[in-house]
Amino acid sequence: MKVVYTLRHRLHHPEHEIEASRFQPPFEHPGRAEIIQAALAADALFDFVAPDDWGTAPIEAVHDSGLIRFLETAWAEYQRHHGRTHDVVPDLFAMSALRDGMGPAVEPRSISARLGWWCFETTTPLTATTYEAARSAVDTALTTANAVLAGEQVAYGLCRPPGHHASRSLYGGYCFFNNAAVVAHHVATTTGTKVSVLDVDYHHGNGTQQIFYDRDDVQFVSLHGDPARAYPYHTGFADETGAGRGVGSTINVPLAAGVRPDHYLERLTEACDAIRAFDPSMLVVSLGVDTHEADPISDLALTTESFEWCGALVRELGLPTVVLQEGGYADDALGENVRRWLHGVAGTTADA
Ligand code: OKP
Ligand code: ZN
Repeated sequence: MKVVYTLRHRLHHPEHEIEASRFQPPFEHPGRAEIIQAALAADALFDFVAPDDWGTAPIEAVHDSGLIRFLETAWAEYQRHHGRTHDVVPDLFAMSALRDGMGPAVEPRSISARLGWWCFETTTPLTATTYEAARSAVDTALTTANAVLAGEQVAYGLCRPPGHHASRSLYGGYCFFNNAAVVAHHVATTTGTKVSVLDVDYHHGNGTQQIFYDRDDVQFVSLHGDPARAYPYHTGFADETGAGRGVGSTINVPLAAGVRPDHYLERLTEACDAIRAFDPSMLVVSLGVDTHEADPISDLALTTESFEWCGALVRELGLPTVVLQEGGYADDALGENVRRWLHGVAGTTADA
C-alpha cells in the first residue's frame, strides 16, 4: 500500500494548548505522525512516497480565499503588533450575537480582530510555519487521491495537521485546511462522479459536513461521540441530514460514551450500507483512531484488534479508497491502531 508522507508536517509545532481550561502540552503534536510513520515503515506492506506540490487552487475550491491568505500571513502580522510569541491564539471570537440588531459584520482590519474572525476555538495555535505544514497535509491528501485515481485500490495519506474540523471559512480543532474535503471536491469535480466521505474520527467532522451540506455529489457519513457531550458540541446530531439538493446526503451517527467494538461494528455496517445506496465512484475515509479505549480526550472503547475489523468492513464496499489521517492521541497505541486499520482495508494480515 502506498503511504504518502513528508517531514514538512513538523513545521506545525505549537508549544501549548488551552484545553479543559488548562494550559497544557498539545495533544496534537509532531510525534503523532512520527509514531505512525515508524509503525508502517517496519511493515513490508507499506511503500512510502513524498507528496507532489498542488498549489492553492484545490484549496480555494473549498475554502474562503480570505482564510487561506489569513493563515499565510497572520503569524508574522501578529508578531509586528504584539512582539515575539511562539504561538498565536485569539482572545476574542467574532460571535455573531455581538452585533445582534446592528447589521452584518465585515472582516475587520486589526490582526487581533481577524484572529477571532477566522478561528473558532482555543486549541489550535498558529506558529511561524503552520501554513507550510497545513499546505503539506493538503498536498499529502491530493497525492494519495491521485494514486487511487491512477489505479491503486487503496492508499493512505499520513496527513498532519488533520483537517475535518475546518469549514469553508473557519479553522480550529487542530485543523487548518480540510484535507478530506479538498480531495472529495477535487475527485467529484474532475471526474464528474459521486464521492462518499466516511468520517470515523471520534469527533464530528463539522467542517466536512458544512462544506458539502447542500450538495448531492458528495455524501458525508460520520460516526462520532454524541455532540450532546462531545466536542465540537454544536454539530453532528442525528437530525442533521443536509439541505437543498443535499437533503439525505449527510448522515450522522452519534454514539454513547463507552461504546465497545460489537456495537460500533453494527453502526459501521449500517453506515457502509448507506454508502452502498449512494453508489459513489470513490470513498474518502477520515481515519481518526481517537475512538480507542486509551484515548486521553475521548470516551469510546474500541480495541486495537477491532480497528482491523473496521478496516475490513470498509474493504467490503469494494470501492477505490483514499484513507486520510485525522485524530488519535493515545500515543502508545497510535501506530498499531493505524497499522491494523490499514491491514483490514487492504485485506492482508497484520501479524508480525
Ligand atoms: C481533533 B480531531 C475536549 C476538547 C477538545 C479539541 C479536539 C480536537 C480534535 N475537552 N479539544 O477531531 O481529532
Ligand atoms: Zn478527533
